[in-house]
Amino acid sequence: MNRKFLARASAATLVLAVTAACSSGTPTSSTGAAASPGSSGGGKGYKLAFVQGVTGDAFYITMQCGVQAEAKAEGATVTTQGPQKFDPTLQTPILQSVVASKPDAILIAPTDVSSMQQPIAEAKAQGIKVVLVDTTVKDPSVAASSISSDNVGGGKAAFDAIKKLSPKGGKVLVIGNQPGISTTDARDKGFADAAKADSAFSYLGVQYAQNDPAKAASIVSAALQKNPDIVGIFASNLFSAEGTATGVRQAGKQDKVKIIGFDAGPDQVKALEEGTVQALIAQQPAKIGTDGVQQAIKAIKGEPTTASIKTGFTMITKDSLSGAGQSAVYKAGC
Ligand code: T6T
Repeated sequence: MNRKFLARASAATLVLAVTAACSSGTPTSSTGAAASPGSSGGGKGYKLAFVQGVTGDAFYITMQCGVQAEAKAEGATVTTQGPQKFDPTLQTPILQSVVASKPDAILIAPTDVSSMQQPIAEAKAQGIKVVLVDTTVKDPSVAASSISSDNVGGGKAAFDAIKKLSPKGGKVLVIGNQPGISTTDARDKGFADAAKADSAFSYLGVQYAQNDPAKAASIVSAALQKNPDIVGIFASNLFSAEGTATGVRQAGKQDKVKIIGFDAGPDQVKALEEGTVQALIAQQPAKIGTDGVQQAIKAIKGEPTTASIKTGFTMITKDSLSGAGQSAVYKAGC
């Protein structure tokens, strides 16, 4: 199988720490140590808070590592917390308690484009600077800056990868997360638009796994029973990709169905090594976190910020894992 075409260079640094995850439902804090030599230390003493989309997710753990490292370099302090599920009803009270602790700025990955708009507006109304990391809301002008991957482009890249692996075309399916999440909605759309525009492919639509690998696996099993000739599946986030690999493996179809997964958590990398998954689209969560802290500190100081920052991604294959791709793999702990 020609996997080399998929490989791309990556610039991130890998520290695959298999220590305890540094993310939890309760606040964790990084001490506001003195700014490291060479850094500006311009954020010294500032109080930052990071609200993840969900805890225990290697994507947000890696982002937390970037947030903490940059805050430390700037001499700022940061607390991190997030909901147990990607759910605005769980994230809202967490945000409200963070607001009550009066940080100078909040970095947040909103779990829903609509429901999180008002709670975020309320944080801003308290004079707290807001930076959106990863996901966004319907009106991102509430934030000083929004930082995310090119998610539509990532979805299209996933389709292009499936097309290279299955040039004759055929049926393709998307295993999504849940509607209302800006990132995964954009990835699903990027893939769907590209698939629909190619007459060799038949787009079967998107089914939602609600961040549950077991649900993704059962959706895939049922889909493969109904359409045994599916040639490719795009799994648009970490949990969907984990479950999709399980579903295809359980159906014994790993030689027939090409899987492209978004994200690069440890279980996803295992599936790539085993050959169940053909490529992973790794985001740059640590960079999103680093940029987020920099923008937050600028906002606190009243300096100009960048309204929208797009970060890149790396297509990792089994071949590139032993080289450049390895540095794009997410961390299990800082
Ligand atoms: O794919 C990431 C993130 O970008 C997305 O917004 C939600 O799912 C992940 O956290 C992976 O689980």
